[in-house]
Amino acid sequence: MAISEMTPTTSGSGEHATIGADELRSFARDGYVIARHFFSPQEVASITSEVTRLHRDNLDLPGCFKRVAIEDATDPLQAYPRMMHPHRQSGVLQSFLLHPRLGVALGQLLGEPAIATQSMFYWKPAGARGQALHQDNFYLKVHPGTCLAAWVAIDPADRENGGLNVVPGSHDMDLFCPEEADPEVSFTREFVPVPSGLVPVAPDLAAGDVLFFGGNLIHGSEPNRTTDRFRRSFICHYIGESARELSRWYRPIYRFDGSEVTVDDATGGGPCGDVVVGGPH
Ligand SMILES: O=C(O)CCC(=O)C(=O)O
Repeated sequence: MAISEMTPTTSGSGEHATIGADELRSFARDGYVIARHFFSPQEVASITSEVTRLHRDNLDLPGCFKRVAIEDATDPLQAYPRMMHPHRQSGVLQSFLLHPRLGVALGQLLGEPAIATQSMFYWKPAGARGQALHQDNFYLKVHPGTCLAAWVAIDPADRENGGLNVVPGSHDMDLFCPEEADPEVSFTREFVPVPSGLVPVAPDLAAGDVLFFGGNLIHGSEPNRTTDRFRRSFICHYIGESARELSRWYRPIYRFDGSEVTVDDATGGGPCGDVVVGGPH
């Protein structure tokens, strides 16, 4: 998708365009912050309509997703797999990855201009497994600094449908070498236990809310235990412009004006030693 094909969106909730002083303080303290009503219902509908089109067309989109027919699926995630980098398939989604309002908020949280490295779309239908607790910078391998996620709720997210769990305080810790996740409840393999003394929280989110969190924050989700509700989310990852290294899986990466940036490939094995673990996230 050429940047020139992007569809800019300018509408939205003006009074929520930036992160306030209280939110900046709670981000520093807890490692995450929720911006309520960040995207308007119309903007959420634009994202939904694009991913629904990609899902319906089911073209062979290498590196994005490939689904099986609902009637043939033995696991709900086979019919609704997560989409990787859907912004590479849709100008509308690219315009949300690089949404000017996100650029402002991310700049405030990072303390410098943000660069977009990744988008994902999680459908998480009723009965789907979750994603075990983990830290994003284990995968992105940003150095110096860390990555920053903008987790956009497309549906209301809560404990029942497998909303996001976060572990405040873990953002100040190093990366952990993960253990093996339970495949009954997680579709990913790595699992980072809650460090002693810390307590996970599970904030309820409304559609259009954005949960911002840093790359060392331990987070994940439980299965969707409802029988009739999706828990869809559009998840974007960013780095600050002073970052010098990033895992090669995330190229190409963009400034908010749409220009491409190059950073060096990450080196070193990370918290598990010399063994190179952690592919794309
Ligand atoms: O939305 C989820 O269930 C997990 C998402 C996540 O862990 C992530 O974006 O890193």
